[in-house]
Amino acid sequence: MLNKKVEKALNKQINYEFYSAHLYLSMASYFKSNDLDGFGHWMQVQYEEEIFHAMKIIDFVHTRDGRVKLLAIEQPPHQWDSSLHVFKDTYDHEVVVTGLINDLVTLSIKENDHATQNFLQWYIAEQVEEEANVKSIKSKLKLAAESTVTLLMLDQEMAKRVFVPPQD
Ligand code: OFO
Repeated sequence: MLNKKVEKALNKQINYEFYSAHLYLSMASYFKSNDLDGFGHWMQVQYEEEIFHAMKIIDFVHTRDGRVKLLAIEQPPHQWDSSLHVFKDTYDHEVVVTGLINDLVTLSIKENDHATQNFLQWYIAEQVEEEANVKSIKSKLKLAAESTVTLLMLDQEMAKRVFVPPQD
C-alpha cells in the first residue's frame, strides 16, 4: 500500500516528467523549423525518454496499489535565441529535475517508505547521466558558437541518437 503523501508527490513527479516531454518536443520543433534536423531528432529521443520516465512511475504507483491522478501540463516555451540557448535551458531544467527527485527521496525516507526510496535510486543514477550528457553538448555548442561548419557537423552527430528504453 502506498503512503498517501508519497503517492501525491509521485503524481506531481509524473506531471513534471510529462512537462519535460512537452518541453523537449517543443525544442525539437524549434530545431526542425531552423533546419537543424539532427538536433531536432536528438530532442525527439529526449521526449521519448521523458515519456518512459513518467510511465515508469505510473507503473510503480499501480504496482503499490496507489492511484494515478493526471494533472494539467503547463505550456512549454516555444522560442529560443540559439542552439546554445536551448541547451543552457535543457541543462537548467535537468538540474531542477534532479532537485525534485532528491526531494522525493527525502520524503520517502521521512515517511519510512523504503520501497519508494529504493525505486527512486534508478532516477538518481539517470539524472547523473542526463546532466552529464547535456553538459557535454552545451560545452560543444559553446565551442561551435563562432563556426557554422562545426554546428553542422554536430548536427550530424546528434542525428545518430537512438531511443533505447533504459535498463531497470
Ligand atoms: Fe530528463 O529527466 Fe526525467 O526524470
